[in-house]
Amino acid sequence: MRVDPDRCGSTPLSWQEALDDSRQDLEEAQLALLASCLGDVFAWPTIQRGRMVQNLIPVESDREEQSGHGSVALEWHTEDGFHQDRCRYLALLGIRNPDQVPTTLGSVHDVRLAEHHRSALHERRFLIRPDLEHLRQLAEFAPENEILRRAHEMNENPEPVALLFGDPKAPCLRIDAPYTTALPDDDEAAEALAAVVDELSRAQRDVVVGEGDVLIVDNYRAVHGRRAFHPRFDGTDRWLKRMSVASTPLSDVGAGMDTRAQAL
Ligand SMILES: O=C(O)CCC(=O)C(=O)O
Ligand SMILES: [Fe+2]
Repeated sequence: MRVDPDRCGSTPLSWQEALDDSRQDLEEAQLALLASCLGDVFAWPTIQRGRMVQNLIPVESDREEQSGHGSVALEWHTEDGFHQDRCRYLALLGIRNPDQVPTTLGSVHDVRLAEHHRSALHERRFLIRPDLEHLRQLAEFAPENEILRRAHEMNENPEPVALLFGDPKAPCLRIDAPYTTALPDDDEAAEALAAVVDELSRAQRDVVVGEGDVLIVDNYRAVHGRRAFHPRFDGTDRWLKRMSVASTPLSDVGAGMDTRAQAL
């Protein structure tokens, strides 16, 4: 895509600073048009105040966080893997990435598993809790919000889910490495979880989203993350724009889909 980094300005030091900045309207419009070809774009009220296009920039006070604003290695995850209405696709556009910091990717197609692990992963024997970003941002500016109460409920009482679903021969995947556990006392499920974690790490590859590049991740088949890096926090750091896309599931996604997707 056409990106004009000079017009876009320097990399913001916080996502709050970028909320009302219109200098990247052209870049955001291009990303939105492309994302709209894949399905319905949407945003979360819990993330960046519901902004449709989110800014991914390193934030100094968030260095250690498992989020798009950290600079430690971001472990691989399904985007919003805890939520049944998570996006079907994730689209990332590079405004600048001068140090070529890679996004990491791993595909369910590359995962090799023993049959007993595979079948355990197809059963509702796992918990995926919301990542902290969903709880933290809304708590700061709207602590009484009903959506925040629901997010806390999902944290305290997560519903057991399957990590593999759909066609057993070509399954879909949902997992968020730091936030996923097996049910208490289910050793077999814990073993299967460790096995799929190992396999995804083995199959992981790097993709650099540079200026004007768009990476589209199939959030039902691939996990993603980011390598650790050393930001300068001086306006020259890596800067990506992100959109989430909902989509009617492909017919080959098959049985075992979440209830909302089935209704669609
Ligand atoms: O910074 C990246 O390359 C990926 C960040 C990420 O996981 C996300 O935006 O969901
Ligand atoms: Fe992500």
